[in-house]
Amino acid sequence: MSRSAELFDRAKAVLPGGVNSPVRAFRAVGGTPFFVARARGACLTDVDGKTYLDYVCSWGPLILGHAHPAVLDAIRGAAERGWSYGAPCEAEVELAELVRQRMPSIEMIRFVNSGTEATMAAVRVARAATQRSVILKFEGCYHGHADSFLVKAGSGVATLGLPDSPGVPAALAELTVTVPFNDRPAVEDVFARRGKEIATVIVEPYVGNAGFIPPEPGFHAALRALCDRHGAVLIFDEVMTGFRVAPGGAAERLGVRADLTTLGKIIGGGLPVGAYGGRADLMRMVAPEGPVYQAGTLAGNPVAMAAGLATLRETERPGFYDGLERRTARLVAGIGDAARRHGVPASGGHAGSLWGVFFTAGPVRNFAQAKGSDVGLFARWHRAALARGVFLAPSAFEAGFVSSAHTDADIDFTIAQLDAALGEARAR
Ligand code: KE4
Repeated sequence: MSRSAELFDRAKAVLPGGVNSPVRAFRAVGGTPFFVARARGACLTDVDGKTYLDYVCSWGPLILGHAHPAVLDAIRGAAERGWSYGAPCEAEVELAELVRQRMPSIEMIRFVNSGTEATMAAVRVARAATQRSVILKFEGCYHGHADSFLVKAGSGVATLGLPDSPGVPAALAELTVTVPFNDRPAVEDVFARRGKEIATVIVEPYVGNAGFIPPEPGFHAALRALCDRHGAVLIFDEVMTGFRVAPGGAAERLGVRADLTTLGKIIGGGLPVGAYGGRADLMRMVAPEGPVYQAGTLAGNPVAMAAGLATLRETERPGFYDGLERRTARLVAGIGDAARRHGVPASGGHAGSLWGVFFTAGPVRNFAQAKGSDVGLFARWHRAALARGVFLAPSAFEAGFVSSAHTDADIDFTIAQLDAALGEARAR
């Protein structure tokens, strides 16, 4: 038995499913998850000494790859000055100013410890500002595990949401309406019926939690116009896309200004950080300046702030994003070529270094179409790729990431291995 398998057995005795986050259990792709011993650059090494080229990158934070020297130095330096103060420190202000400079729609910001906290708080601010209760979200978009987001579409488009997890009260789920991503008529219909009740529209500008699904041209501009017309708050959940799809996130790539934006992942450089921010008039409603309560023991943690600052500063190097996008485009194109050679229908895409591939002819515009892809083939492909030293996200409904530590030689190696893995997966 491998060390990972032994550890997984031990883990399952004390951790639900043996993991601290469900997707890590590999249930969507089968097999036993490997346990990581160490990581550096583009690679993870497991407790059995096997090394993998990592396209999960801690689910997005590690845009520089693992254990980047500049981030390591920043973490060490901060830790030597003490690692939690429960009082303000300069690094919080520096990171806030850097985020605002990169994403000017974020006039003011509050740091929290996770993306979930960020989206929870942003929705609370939107509900307070509008004095309305209804949330409009999109199928397949994930905004963390707060009750109001664990909701599936009711029977009809504009009907009430239904709990998508035990423990979510129906009374709360009813306040969330879910419509298909990229479905402008469906959004217009909900606003026509319930415009006066809608506090906020929350959306992943580029969907990364249903696999990778890009917005159709004009979709977000339409959301912006509808929110303006009906007095709703537009929230861009950029926990995954922030500083990933462009230097200024999806807002820069799309040229649409959200009222509030949520961030996470990259701004912590791999340490626990989330944030919500946006229009100053909205953010000034947050305690202690305003009445909307939100707090957090470790918010603005000095070591996490230092890791986020070091990470963002590294991304400001000339050509950083262009190089990342070029390598990601080559990867996605290589997978597409391999699928054609194997006679497998595939539909891939990327925005910056956020990417994904569905095994279906495509195009994939929404979650229903994503669910129509061949997830069994994906699972076999994932396992065959892992055996060849390439770690893909362990679900057809997750996105992939490329870091600046991935070299052109890594991309070439990956394409060759994924080609062989697809041939094996298809044959089974
Ligand atoms: P966290 O609470 O996991 O830090 O962030 C929640 C969240 C919010 N918004 C978006 C757009 C997100 O992608 C996430 C978290 N992303 C998942 C990846 N599918 C985290 C991986 C996991 O749950 O283990």
